Amino acid sequence: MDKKTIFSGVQPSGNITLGNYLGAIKNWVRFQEDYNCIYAMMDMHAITVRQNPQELRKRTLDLLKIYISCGIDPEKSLLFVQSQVSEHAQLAWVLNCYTYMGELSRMTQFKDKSSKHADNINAGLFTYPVLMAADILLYQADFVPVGKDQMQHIEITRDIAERFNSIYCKEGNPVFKVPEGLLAKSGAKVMSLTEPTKKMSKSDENPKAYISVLDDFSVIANKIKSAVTDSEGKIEYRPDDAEKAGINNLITIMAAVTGSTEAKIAEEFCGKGYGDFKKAVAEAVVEEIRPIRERYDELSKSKDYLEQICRSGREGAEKISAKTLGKVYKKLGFLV
Ligand code: AQP
Repeated sequence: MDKKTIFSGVQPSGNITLGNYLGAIKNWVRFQEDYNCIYAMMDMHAITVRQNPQELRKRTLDLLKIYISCGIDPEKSLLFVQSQVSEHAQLAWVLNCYTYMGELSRMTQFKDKSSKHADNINAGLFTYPVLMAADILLYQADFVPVGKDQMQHIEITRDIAERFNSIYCKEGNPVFKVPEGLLAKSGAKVMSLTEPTKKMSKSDENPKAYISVLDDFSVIANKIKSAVTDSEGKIEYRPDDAEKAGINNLITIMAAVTGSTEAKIAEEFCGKGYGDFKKAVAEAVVEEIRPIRERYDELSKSKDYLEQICRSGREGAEKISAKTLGKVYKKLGFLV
């Protein structure tokens, strides 16, 4: 039986956070048995915000190492670097002509990022969801696992795909499969440790706001220790109470790394102090990250292996994406 296809990726726009891991990468691992999995390093998305070229190059390779260290197996999944497959830029241009300014201006991420980077509100930041649609649609993905923050981009991808199909494929045989977003059961939205009503982001200017999977273990413990909580002193999970945002977030993190639920964690730590709880959260997070770090350090010695994965990933991705782009060009009336 044909397996369904999963596509996802992370941008190397900073050090990969616990949010990226719990909301995305951790869940990708288990899909490998039942799906055709395609996971990319989204470096073209990263340049919507200014990047230092040397750091971007390093982070792209670091991201590949992190994928593999977290359990993504290059023998089972296709791993590639977005900018190495030119079809992404080519399809993005086409889809730009099928996306409306009004739709793009409603995107929360655009609003957030343009307020954070007021000196660089570039057109790429605005059309980011179109490039993301191209990434997904090129591979005829059935499912796209994402954190809650990216769900809006999946919705617009679906709209663009349906619009294109309805214009050019009236007789059936749609060019694009219309994908569905898959939300993680837990850890779908990990919040900032310093401002727990904001999501944890790898590009946050304050490193205390996020835990990087590459942070030293003592740094992780200190960041959790100084995480913002409240003065009530009660370990209760109240997701609709903004006052409890800090504690809710630590409970969510604990649930996600231990494979438990928020309700069980709250029950287990009921009556304990915040200090003890934070210590337990830090220990659980470090235990989750420890084996990843060991594999990551091992992989850092294998440059040839990593280059070979990029090469074969690129070839595999080009094969699939060229097929979709060829169909699109034909429909549009481009000479192919
Ligand atoms: N805080 C989060 N909680 C749960 N999931 C998250 N993701 C990101 N932050 C959290 C998920 O990670 C995947 C990769 O995200 P991305 O790098 O493509 O873009 P992003 O959502 O913009 O991630 P960041 O960390 O916030 O990056 P910057 O700071 O560069 O904008 C996605 O599946 C996302 O849902």
